[in-house]
Amino acid sequence: MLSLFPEQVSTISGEIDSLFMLITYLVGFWFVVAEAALLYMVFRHRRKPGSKAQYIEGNNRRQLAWVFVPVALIVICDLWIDIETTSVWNRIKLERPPAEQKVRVITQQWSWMFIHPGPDGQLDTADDIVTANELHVSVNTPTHYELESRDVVHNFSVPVFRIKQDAIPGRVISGWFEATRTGRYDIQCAEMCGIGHGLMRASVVVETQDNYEQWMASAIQERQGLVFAANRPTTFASLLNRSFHKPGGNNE
Ligand SMILES: [Cu+2]
Repeated sequence: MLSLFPEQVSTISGEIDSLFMLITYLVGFWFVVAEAALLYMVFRHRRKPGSKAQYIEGNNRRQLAWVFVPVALIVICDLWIDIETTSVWNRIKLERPPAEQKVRVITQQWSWMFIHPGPDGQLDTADDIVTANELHVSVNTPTHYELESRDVVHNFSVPVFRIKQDAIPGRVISGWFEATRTGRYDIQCAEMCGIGHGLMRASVVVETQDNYEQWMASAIQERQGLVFAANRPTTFASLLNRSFHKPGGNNE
């Protein structure tokens, strides 16, 4: 079934959606009132045979009331939105929970690089795990990200988390999210960044702590295998041996 919103998969999704609905209802209400009044006036006072236009000077106080009463009502609605928005902004942008996990997100034309801390939980150490176009996080874990761009302005957008953050070249922008459900979800660049912008997609894999640790262990094992293969002296016999075996099979 077609739903109004994408799934809610982060702790802030509900608040963002409520804000969205509040603004939609308030603006929608005034849109309907203004259009209904306009259409009523147009039809009620349309040109009719036998009716002659009159010149009315009007009443100053009534004219002012027609201007100031709607303006006051709209300012009240505006303040209502401001108050709600500020409290959500403070909760999301200022009162961020302490990081239990960190990740660095690097954007470039037109792909994503994700740097996960290895078992030591720290970025910029030898055990970091680097992936392309696939971010791994564990569920129910406040995760802080550092967002960078290598070339132009991109945007780290994860619709199910209700996150949309510009990546600016030369700056490191931090933010956070906490995923609430396991699964694989879309990441999409949300800032026009060149001809490949539409292809700049990635996934976030939200998994249980156990599965996350398993993934980390297998990523480390895979890397060690690659390092081992790269360091192994290449002999004519080993090349010959490999060429007779199917890719992905056991080449020994
Ligand atoms: Cu883009």
